[in-house]
Amino acid sequence: MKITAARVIVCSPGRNFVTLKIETDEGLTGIGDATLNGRELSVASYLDDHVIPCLIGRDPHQIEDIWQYLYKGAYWRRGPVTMSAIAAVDTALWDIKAKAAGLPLYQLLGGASRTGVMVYGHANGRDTEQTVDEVLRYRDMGYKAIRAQSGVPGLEKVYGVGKSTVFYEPADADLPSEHDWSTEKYLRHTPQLFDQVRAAVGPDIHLLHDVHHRLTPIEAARLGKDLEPFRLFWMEDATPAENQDAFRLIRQHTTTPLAVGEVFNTIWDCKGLIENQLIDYIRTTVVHAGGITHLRRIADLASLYQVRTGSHGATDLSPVCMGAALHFDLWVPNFGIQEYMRHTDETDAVFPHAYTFQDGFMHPGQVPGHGVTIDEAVAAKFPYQRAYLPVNRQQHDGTLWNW
Ligand code: CS2
Ligand code: MG
Repeated sequence: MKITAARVIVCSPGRNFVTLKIETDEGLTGIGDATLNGRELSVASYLDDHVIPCLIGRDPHQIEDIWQYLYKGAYWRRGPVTMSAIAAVDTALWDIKAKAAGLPLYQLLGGASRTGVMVYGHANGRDTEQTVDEVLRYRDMGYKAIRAQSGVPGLEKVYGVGKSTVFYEPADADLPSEHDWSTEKYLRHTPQLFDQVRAAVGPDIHLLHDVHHRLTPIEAARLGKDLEPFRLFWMEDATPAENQDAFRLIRQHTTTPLAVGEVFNTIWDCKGLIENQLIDYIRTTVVHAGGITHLRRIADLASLYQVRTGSHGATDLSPVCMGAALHFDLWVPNFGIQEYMRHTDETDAVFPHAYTFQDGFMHPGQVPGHGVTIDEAVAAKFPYQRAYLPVNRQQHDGTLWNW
C-alpha cells in the first residue's frame, strides 16, 4: 500500500480544529487530530510545508519507521508543534492499519483490558453553591468521577469557569483576554468548596480538581494537605512542571494524589516524575504527545512505577483524538481515568464517531479503525477564526502569572 496524498483540514465549529487526512492507493484513508489550542496554524503549516511532502509514496503500514523518520529526521526534536504534527500522522496511520485489518484499533494494540473506560466530567460554577449543584447534576447523569472548578470570591474570571455550565472553551478571544489572580483568595476558597461538594455528593463519587499550574510548590503542598479530608481522586497541574523535581516538595507534604502532563509532548517531559514516583497519574494525550505510538511508551514506563494514565480530554482536543484515546484507554493495562468534556453538537456534526457514553463509562465502538470520520462539507461551513487562550495577572500588582 502507498500513501498517495495527504491534506490538512482546518475548521472552526465553535472552536478551531486541525485534522490531517491521509489517502492511499488502495482507497483506504485515515485521519488524525493536530489541534494545538491557540497555535493551530503553526501545526497546520508544519504538516503542510514540512511533513506531507515526506509522506507521499511511503507505505502507511510502516508506522514506527515513519514516526522515527519524522522525529529524528526533523533534527529539531520535541516541542508541542512538532509532536502534535507527528501525532496526527501517527493516529491517521493507525486508523488506516486497523481499517486494513478490519478491526477496531484497540484490537491491534492488544485487545480490551476492561469492559469500559471510566471518564470524568467537568462541573463548574460561578460560586460554591452553583458548583455543588453542577456536581450533583453530573452525578445524576451517571458520572462516577467529576471535576469541580468554581469561581473564587474577589476574582472576576478564573480558569475552568465558563460562560455556561455546559460547555467551557478557554480560547475566548481574538487576542488573549486577561484574567486576574490571587493565590491567597484561591487557597482560602478551594478547601471550603470541596468541604461542601463532598458533603453534598457523598463518599462514593471520585472528585478531581485542576489547579492549572497556578501555585508554587509549597503553596501546592499546602492545598494538597488542606484537601486531604475530602479524599480527591487527584489534584492536577499543582505547579508548572518544567522542573520535575519541584514535585518532591509537594510529595513530602501531602497524600492527595497528583496528576500532571497535559502540556507534555514527549516521554522526556515526565521521565523524572514517573521514575521518582512524584505523581500518580500521567495526563499525556494522543494528540499532543506524538500519537498512539509514543503514548504507549509513556504508559509502559509509567506502569513500572504504578503510575496510571489519565489522559487529557478537553473540548480543544477533537473527537478524532477522543476516539483514538478511547481505543488506547480500553487496551492500556495501567489505565486510570479519561477526561471527557462533551463537544458541541456542531463539532459532533463535523466529526461523526462510533464512541458512546453510558453511566459514567465510554466505549470506542467496534468499527474498523478508530471510529471517527470528518465530514468535509460540514467542516467547510466553519472557517478558521483566530482565538487565543487567556493570560493571568496577579491582582495586587499585575505580574504576569500562570493561567
Ligand atoms: C484543562 C484544559 O481540561 C483540563 O484539564 O487543563 O481545559 C486546558 O485548559 C485546555 O485544554 C487548554 O487549551
Ligand atoms: Mg488540566
